[in-house]
Amino acid sequence: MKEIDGRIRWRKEISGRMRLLAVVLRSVISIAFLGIQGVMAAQMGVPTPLSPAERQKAEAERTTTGPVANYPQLVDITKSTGIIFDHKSSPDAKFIAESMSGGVALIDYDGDGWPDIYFTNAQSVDMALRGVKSRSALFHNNHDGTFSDVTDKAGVGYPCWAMGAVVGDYNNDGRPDLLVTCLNGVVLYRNNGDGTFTDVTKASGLDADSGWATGAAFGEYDNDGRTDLFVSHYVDFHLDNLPKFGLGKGCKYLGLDVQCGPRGLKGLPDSLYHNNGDGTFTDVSKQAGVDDTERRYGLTSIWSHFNNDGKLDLFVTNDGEANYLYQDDNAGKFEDVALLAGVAANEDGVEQANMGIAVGDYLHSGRMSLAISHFDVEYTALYTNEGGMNFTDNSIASGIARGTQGYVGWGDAFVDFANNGWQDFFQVNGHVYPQVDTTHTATHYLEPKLLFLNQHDGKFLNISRRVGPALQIPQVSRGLAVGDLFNDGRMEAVVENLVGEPMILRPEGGPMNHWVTFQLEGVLSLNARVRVIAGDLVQLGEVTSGGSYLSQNDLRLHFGLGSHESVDQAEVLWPDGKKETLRHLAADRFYVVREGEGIVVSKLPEHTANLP
Ligand SMILES: [Ca+2]
Ligand SMILES: [Ca+2]
Ligand SMILES: [Ca+2]
Repeated sequence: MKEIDGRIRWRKEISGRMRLLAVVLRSVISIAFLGIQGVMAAQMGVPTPLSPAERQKAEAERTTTGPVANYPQLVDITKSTGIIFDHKSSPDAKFIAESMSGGVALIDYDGDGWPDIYFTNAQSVDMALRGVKSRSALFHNNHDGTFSDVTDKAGVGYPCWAMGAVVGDYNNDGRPDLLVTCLNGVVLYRNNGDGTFTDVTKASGLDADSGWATGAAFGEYDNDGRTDLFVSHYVDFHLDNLPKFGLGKGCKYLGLDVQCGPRGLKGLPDSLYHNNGDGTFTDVSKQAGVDDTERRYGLTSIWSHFNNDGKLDLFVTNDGEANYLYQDDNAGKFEDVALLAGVAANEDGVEQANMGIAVGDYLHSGRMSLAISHFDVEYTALYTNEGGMNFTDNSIASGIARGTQGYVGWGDAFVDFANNGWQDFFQVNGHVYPQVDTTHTATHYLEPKLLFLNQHDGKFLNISRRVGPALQIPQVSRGLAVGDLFNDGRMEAVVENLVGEPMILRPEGGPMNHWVTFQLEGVLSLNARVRVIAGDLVQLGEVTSGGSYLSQNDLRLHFGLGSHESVDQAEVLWPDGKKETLRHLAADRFYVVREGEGIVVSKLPEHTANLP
């Protein structure tokens, strides 16, 4: 074992050194490149050109038509849900604060077993200066394919100039609470269990958070049984000291005057809040080593078991700068191992835009891999988890790169729309600058959505144009949350757009594959994992808070089972280290698993009347 450890350490050192060398080399090349391409690349990372062969493949995928065998169509059902919501935006987006909002959270706030939906809303600078508020909204799932606006009763309509929302049960009473990130701090809503929430920001001490908060994530990192909270912060932005539109180096794009930032603006440090167990939190960012002394432009964060050592790790994307991967060193202190792990920058050492995060075991390796959405000249990064906190950049090899270059990606998810047991990759897009539409380039403000079919061998196929017309409707998308909205065993996608209405996508048609869904009720449930074995399919799922972009997925774990009519074995790994093994479970059911008690509820799917 010692020798193996030694070998791993040696390999890590070598690969670490090579990565460092690559980073240095690329930095030199990048600086030279920036000199030539200064105007074009002023905003984000430097494009890594795709080979002609890759570009040919991209074109072939783009021009292939006709439905995909054994795959559903994704249908826009927004209208039939009765959801009316309008995300406010400024048509010119002259300030960076006007381009970043739009998170969506799936939260079963009333505990009836049906996911409800919370959309955050933003102001424009003009609205804020005039004191005009914008209304975030909570929609109750009516169990019949429709939703009702319950915002006013719930009391969650006006938290702030809202960015995103995440879900966690901070007071461990079994009711999911809601944390909203804002242009000026965070708002914590305690779920009262009667359809209402109480704003406990001040009482919890979280009112000390006053910076531009973006991707938050609940997670219990120090094994005291209380759910803690990480909040990433973005840019130091103040309404009384607005950056001047188009003026300065960080305010140009393709020669156009655009909003300034993030480059050129001051970044903000990140925050880790330790849950004291009495309804209050203490800022422990510094002693935990996650305070981001470099003030990178933090966007999204997520806690996950990346190296399967039982201790939670934390991943944070930084816009245009190196990401953080914080590994728990066992004493509530973290070490940033992103560079060594190979996830700080792309395989050439280039730091990228780093927007949204998808986490999933797309390869059935028993390890959580990462996909990170990026800016237009870049492409989505796919970091395959090789174990031992080592990741391989498979962006190009997987086929994800060639299909995502040219788009500004935000919310992303590994999701099994076909229930075949293999997670596909879904990403929503939309440019930052409305001004791009004045140029005669292929770049537009409104962009389509992208779907990549998992080929089971580490590769993905771009099928965005082959699953119906809905994905092609161009929008300025930001947030994305996935979950089984209608409790029928199929995964929907809820997209929040920066401009105007959201879009809800539902898979229709396709194969009658089997599936299973677990709702986990542990001493704590966040970051609980389930390993599901059904014949030759061995899948791993993890309950996570945050991720995607400013959004929250369904907290239940859903697994497609293909043709398997039962699960041979489901192993539940609770956050406190306890294990539970369930055997011979019938497929096509919702199981509620309670820690120490096994299955306490087994439910058949529902049939909803009003779905198209
Ligand atoms: Ca509900
Ligand atoms: Ca609660
Ligand atoms: Ca804790």
